[in-house]
Amino acid sequence: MSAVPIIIDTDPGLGEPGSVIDDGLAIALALASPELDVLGLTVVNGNVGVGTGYTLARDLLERLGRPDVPVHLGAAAPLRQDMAHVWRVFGSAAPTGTAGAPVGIAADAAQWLVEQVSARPGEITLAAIGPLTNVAEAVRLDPGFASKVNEIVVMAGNATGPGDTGGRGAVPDFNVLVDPEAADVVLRSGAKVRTIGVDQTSRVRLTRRDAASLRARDSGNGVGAWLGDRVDAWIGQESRAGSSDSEPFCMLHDPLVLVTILRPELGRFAEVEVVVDLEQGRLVLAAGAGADTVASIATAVDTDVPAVHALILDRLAAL
Ligand SMILES: [Ca+2]
Repeated sequence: MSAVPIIIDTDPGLGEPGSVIDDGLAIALALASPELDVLGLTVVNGNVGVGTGYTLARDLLERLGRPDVPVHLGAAAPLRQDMAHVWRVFGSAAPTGTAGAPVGIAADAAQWLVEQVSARPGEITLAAIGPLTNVAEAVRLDPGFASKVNEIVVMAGNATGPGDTGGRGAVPDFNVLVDPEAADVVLRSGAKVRTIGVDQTSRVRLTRRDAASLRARDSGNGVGAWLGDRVDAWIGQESRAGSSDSEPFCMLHDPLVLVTILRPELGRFAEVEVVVDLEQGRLVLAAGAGADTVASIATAVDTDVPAVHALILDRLAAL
């Protein structure tokens, strides 16, 4: 079977102060997986400013030996809102990353997405692991985008409840919170959409033992050691957020989206009706069909956590 062509729409923080690293692990997982053909990355505002995310994405590809993968700069802000409310909900300051994009880079992510899916209608899967601003702009640019993209797999929602977050309380749904209007546009577009919510992603975790394993399994190019160090730093940051966990861990939110594309049998999905609560910035299950109900989507309701954990570690260690 030939590799699935994918584009990753992402807001990579990669350990910039105050930012998570799961986008970086998701990108690394995709590049380590022969089942996937990564056509390029589109970067969106989210964990960090879009310019910083662009530069971090380029740096990551360089480190992984894949500078050939194109990166496209995308939206610098949500469709309608600023970001202040997001950092209030998360009780944290905005990330301080200030690397910015190189001067002269055009923000052409949405246009590039349209061109790619138009050139290969029905073939390309979009892994959307950031706020949906770029994808919504692509939908608005081209009314046919939704029917030409094979599938959009989104890290969003919370289908089965608050999630098992190890005593940390419910994890807010960052991507929808940042840009609920964009989520609304994408979910109403008619595209085939699958969502993987924080209730599932918060179950897939790495510990300091896993970080040590990545370092120990470094194949000699320094990538495993670097990933292990990034995971350790992230665990340290998450632990400082306050928890009573016996063993500190971090959650692999975004990598689960890539796992879903390359090994769909490791998740269980249910067809649901959802609406975007634009006030609260949340994806919520609709009780039944109604005027505000969007088309049915498939959402993750269970995950083979041990198998996913092993797959992610094995693939990352092989880089
Ligand atoms: Ca992300």
